[in-house]
Amino acid sequence: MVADANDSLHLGFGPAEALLCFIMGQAYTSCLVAASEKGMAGLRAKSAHRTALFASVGAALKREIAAGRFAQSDLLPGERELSAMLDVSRTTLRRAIAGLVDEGVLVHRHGAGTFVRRSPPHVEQPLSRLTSFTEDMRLRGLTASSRVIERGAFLPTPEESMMLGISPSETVFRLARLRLADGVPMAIERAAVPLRFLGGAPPAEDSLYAALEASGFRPVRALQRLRAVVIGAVDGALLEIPEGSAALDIHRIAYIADGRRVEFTRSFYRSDTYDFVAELTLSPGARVRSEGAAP
Ligand code: 16G
Repeated sequence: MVADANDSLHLGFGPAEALLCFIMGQAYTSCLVAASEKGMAGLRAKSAHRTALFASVGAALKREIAAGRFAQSDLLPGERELSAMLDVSRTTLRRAIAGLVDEGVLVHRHGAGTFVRRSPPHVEQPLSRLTSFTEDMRLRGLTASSRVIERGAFLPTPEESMMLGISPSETVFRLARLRLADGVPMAIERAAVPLRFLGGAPPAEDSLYAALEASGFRPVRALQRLRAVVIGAVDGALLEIPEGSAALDIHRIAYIADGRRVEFTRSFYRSDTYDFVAELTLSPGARVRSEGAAP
């Protein structure tokens, strides 16, 4: 099943057809019109054939994925190998792969290749516990990892100095990471911590809370604000979700025991992986009233 990339340029009508009309002696113009219509019909048939071909190549790839053919690394083989395996031209293969990327079956990772998109783990996150991403994932039997987007000591942005309650000249450690669970992107976190809470130097640890624990400034309380947002193209590509998908925009300000602010983090969490769960109780006054009420 090899589709010719040049097919789309061929209308099936040219000098040979014109000459044939002349020789056959038909009314020249009506013969040309008939031949041209035949060409258009041929083109429509070819276009339908190509669409069917992309679909069947896509279906063949999906079957291979379901059969676990690429399960070891999730990485699709190179174009040459794959087009030989499926017996299609590279043009056809590229179109079929683009279709599967749009469907969310495959994902392009910049500079790394095309991967099978595994379904993300589903996480229920209580809103009352102050835990770190690393701990949360470990508790669920998942392996946490990070891809660093930005890391270093900087002067704070006006938002960071306001949220942390520090002077614009105080250095912060900024850490922006893509957070992954079992290799699947879950969230983008952009954290800022006054450098003095980390012993004055960027930490070596992967876990920010482990580093704060080590320096004696692990947060004990936090205020967190969640709202729904539509994800942009750049963050969507990092999270491997289509641009325009819903995500959770979370701002956390964390405090140490004496009330000083130690962390300001803005995050985008994938809304298809996270359920944030809050336990609700009656206020003490309302409880007394309801317990005192006659059955
Ligand atoms: C959590 C926190 C984040 C904190 C991170 C530390 C939310 C929404 N965010 O993901 O504020 O910086 O944990 O994780 O819960 P780490 O210790 O693994 O670096």
